[in-house]
Amino acid sequence: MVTSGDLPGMDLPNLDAHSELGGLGAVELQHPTQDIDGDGTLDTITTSTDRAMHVWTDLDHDGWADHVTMIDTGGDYAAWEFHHHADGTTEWVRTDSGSLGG
Ligand SMILES: [Ca+2]
Ligand SMILES: [Ca+2]
Repeated sequence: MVTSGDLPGMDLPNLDAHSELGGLGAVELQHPTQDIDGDGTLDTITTSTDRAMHVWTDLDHDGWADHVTMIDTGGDYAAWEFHHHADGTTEWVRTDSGSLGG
Protein backbone atom coordinates (compact mmCIF):
# COMPACT_ATOMS: atom_id res chain seq x y z
CA MET A 1 0.00 0.00 0.00
CA VAL A 2 1.31 3.37 -1.02
CA THR A 3 0.38 6.36 1.06
CA SER A 4 1.53 9.91 1.39
CA GLY A 5 1.78 10.90 4.99
CA ASP A 6 2.39 14.57 4.38
CA LEU A 7 -1.07 15.61 3.18
CA PRO A 8 -2.95 17.01 6.15
CA GLY A 9 -6.35 15.41 6.40
CA MET A 10 -5.83 13.38 3.27
CA ASP A 11 -4.57 9.87 2.74
CA LEU A 12 -3.58 9.56 -0.89
CA PRO A 13 -1.06 7.64 -2.92
CA ASN A 14 1.90 9.51 -4.35
CA LEU A 15 0.07 10.39 -7.54
CA ASP A 16 1.49 12.02 -10.64
CA ALA A 17 0.26 12.89 -14.14
CA HIS A 18 0.78 9.30 -15.27
CA SER A 19 -1.07 7.67 -12.40
CA GLU A 20 -4.27 5.75 -13.06
CA LEU A 21 -6.98 7.08 -10.75
CA GLY A 22 -9.83 4.94 -12.06
CA GLY A 23 -10.20 2.85 -8.93
CA LEU A 24 -9.01 5.42 -6.39
CA GLY A 25 -12.50 6.04 -5.06
CA ALA A 26 -13.96 9.16 -3.51
CA VAL A 27 -11.51 11.69 -2.13
CA GLU A 28 -12.62 13.79 0.80
CA LEU A 29 -11.69 17.46 0.88
CA GLN A 30 -11.92 18.26 4.55
CA HIS A 31 -10.41 21.68 4.70
CA PRO A 32 -10.36 23.47 1.34
CA THR A 33 -8.22 26.58 1.37
CA GLN A 34 -8.89 28.25 -1.98
CA ASP A 35 -11.97 29.58 -3.79
CA ILE A 36 -11.21 28.71 -7.37
CA ASP A 37 -14.50 29.87 -8.92
CA GLY A 38 -14.88 33.02 -6.83
CA ASP A 39 -18.34 32.29 -5.39
CA GLY A 40 -17.21 32.92 -1.84
CA THR A 41 -17.12 29.27 -0.76
CA LEU A 42 -13.77 27.54 -0.37
CA ASP A 43 -13.63 24.57 -2.72
CA THR A 44 -10.03 23.70 -3.57
CA ILE A 45 -6.91 22.24 -2.03
CA THR A 46 -3.50 22.31 -3.65
CA THR A 47 -1.11 19.61 -2.51
CA SER A 48 2.27 18.58 -3.77
CA THR A 49 4.76 15.77 -3.58
CA ASP A 50 8.33 15.65 -4.79
CA ARG A 51 7.00 14.52 -8.18
CA ALA A 52 3.84 16.50 -8.83
CA MET A 53 1.40 19.20 -7.78
CA HIS A 54 -2.27 18.25 -7.32
CA VAL A 55 -5.22 20.65 -7.44
CA TRP A 56 -8.32 19.02 -5.91
CA THR A 57 -11.65 20.83 -6.38
CA ASP A 58 -15.04 20.16 -4.80
CA LEU A 59 -17.31 21.86 -7.33
CA ASP A 60 -20.63 21.21 -5.57
CA HIS A 61 -19.33 21.78 -2.01
CA ASP A 62 -20.42 18.39 -0.70
CA GLY A 63 -17.05 17.71 0.90
CA TRP A 64 -15.85 15.30 -1.78
CA ALA A 65 -13.51 16.11 -4.65
CA ASP A 66 -15.09 16.22 -8.11
CA HIS A 67 -12.07 17.23 -10.14
CA VAL A 68 -8.31 17.00 -9.89
CA THR A 69 -5.50 18.31 -12.02
CA MET A 70 -2.00 16.92 -11.58
CA ILE A 71 1.08 18.65 -12.91
CA ASP A 72 4.38 16.80 -12.78
CA THR A 73 7.58 18.60 -12.00
CA GLY A 74 8.59 17.76 -15.60
CA GLY A 75 5.55 19.59 -17.05
CA ASP A 76 3.29 16.64 -17.88
CA TYR A 77 -0.27 17.12 -16.69
CA ALA A 78 -3.52 15.20 -16.42
CA ALA A 79 -7.05 16.22 -15.45
CA TRP A 80 -9.60 13.81 -13.96
CA GLU A 81 -13.29 14.02 -13.07
CA PHE A 82 -15.12 11.89 -10.50
CA HIS A 83 -18.17 10.26 -12.04
CA HIS A 84 -21.18 8.78 -10.25
CA HIS A 85 -22.75 6.07 -12.37
CA ALA A 86 -26.44 5.19 -12.39
CA ASP A 87 -25.70 1.77 -10.91
CA GLY A 88 -24.18 3.33 -7.81
CA THR A 89 -20.55 2.80 -8.72
CA THR A 90 -18.06 5.60 -8.98
CA GLU A 91 -15.01 6.11 -11.09
CA TRP A 92 -12.36 8.69 -11.85
CA VAL A 93 -12.30 9.47 -15.59
CA ARG A 94 -9.40 11.26 -17.25
CA THR A 95 -10.58 14.30 -19.21
CA ASP A 96 -7.32 15.78 -20.38
CA SER A 97 -3.62 15.13 -20.43
CA GLY A 98 -0.52 16.41 -22.12
CA SER A 99 2.66 18.34 -21.54
CA LEU A 100 3.09 21.96 -20.63
CA GLY A 101 6.61 21.89 -21.96
CA GLY A 102 5.58 21.34 -25.59
CA1 LIG B 1 -16.01 28.40 -4.72
CA1 LIG C 1 -18.13 17.39 -4.57
